[in-house]
Amino acid sequence: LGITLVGFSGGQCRPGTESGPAVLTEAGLLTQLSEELGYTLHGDEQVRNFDEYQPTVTGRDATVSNSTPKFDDPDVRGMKNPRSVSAVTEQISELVYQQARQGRLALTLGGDHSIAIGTVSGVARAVRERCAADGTLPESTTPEIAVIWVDAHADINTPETSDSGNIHGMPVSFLTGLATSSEKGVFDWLRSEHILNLNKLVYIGLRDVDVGEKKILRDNKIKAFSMHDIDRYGIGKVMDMALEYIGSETPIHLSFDVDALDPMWAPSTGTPVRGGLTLREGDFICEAVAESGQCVGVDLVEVNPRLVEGGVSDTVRAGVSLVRCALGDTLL
Ligand code: DIR
Ligand code: MN
Ligand code: MN
Ligand code: MN
Repeated sequence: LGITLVGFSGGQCRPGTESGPAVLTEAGLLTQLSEELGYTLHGDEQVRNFDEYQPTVTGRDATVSNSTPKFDDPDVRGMKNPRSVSAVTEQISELVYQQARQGRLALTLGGDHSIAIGTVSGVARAVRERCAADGTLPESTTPEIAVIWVDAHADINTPETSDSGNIHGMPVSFLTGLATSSEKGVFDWLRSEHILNLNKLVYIGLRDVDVGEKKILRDNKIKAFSMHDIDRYGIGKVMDMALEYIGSETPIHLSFDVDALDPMWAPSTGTPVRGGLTLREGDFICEAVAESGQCVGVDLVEVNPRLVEGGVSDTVRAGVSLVRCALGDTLL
C-alpha cells in the first residue's frame, strides 16, 4: 500500500481541509490498515504541509497559512490559487506515480478535491507504463484507468464555466483534457499519459451539479449515477451497472469526496449537500470496488475538521470506515 498524506486546502476557500489527513491518521486509520487488514505500508508517515504553497494575494485569506508563502498567485481565467494548486498537484502526481508504478495500491488522504488532479494523473501514468512494459499486468488489461468519482458534485467545471473559481470544482475537466493550460505554471505539466478518457469516468452520488456542468455531462455522454438513480435502482444495482460499464479488465481509481455522504453522516466538510448517501451506501460502493479486484488507487478528500457542526468525530469515523471498506475490509 502506497500512502500519500496531502495537507492542502488551496482548491477551495474554507480553511481546515488541510488537517483532514491528520485527523484520519490520529483516529488510527493507518494502524488499522496494517494491523487489522495486514497491509505493508509504504510512503508517507507524516502529513505533507502543502499549504506552505499558499499565496499571499487574492482568492483567500492570507492569514490562513502560518508558514511562509512561496509566491504571489493572482487569478488566471477566474481560477483562485492557480499556480499553487498546479505546483502542488504536480508534486502529488509524481509521488502517487512512484507508489503506483511499483504495483502498490495508491491511497491518498486529502486535502480538498483539487488534489485528485495529482492522484488520478499519477495512477493513469503508472498504469499506462506498466501495461506498455513487460507483462506486469495481464495482456488483456486496458492500458488506461477508469475513475469512479463519488461526490455530491461533478467537479467538472472548466475555468470558464465555474462560478466560484475554486479549483476543487474543476479537477475532472483538467484530468480529461476538457480544460487545458493557457499559461506557464498553470497545469502545463499535464501530458497525454496523465489524461483520463471521458468514457472511462463514472459518477456516483451527484445531486448538486452546476448548469454548465450538466451541459458538459450531456454533450460528452458521461456515465453518471445521481441520487435519483440510487433511489430508483438501489446501490447494489448501481454498482453492478457501474462496474459493468467499466468492464472487468480496466484498473479502477476510486476518488471519494466525503460530501457524497449525507451531512447526517459527514457534516464536517466544506460544501455539504442534503439528500446524500447513507454511510452504508458509501461503504457499499467502496466494498464493491474492492471486491472487483481492479482497484489501483483510492482518494478520500474534503474532510474538514474545523467545520464541527454536529461534531467532527462522525465525519472522521465515516472516513475511516470508507477507506477500510475500499481496502478490502468485509463485514464477515
Ligand atoms: C461548485 C461546487 N460546483 C463549484 N463544487 C464543489 O465551486 O464549482 N465541489 N463543492 O466539491
Ligand atoms: Mn469533490
Ligand atoms: Mn463535493
Ligand atoms: Mn453548488
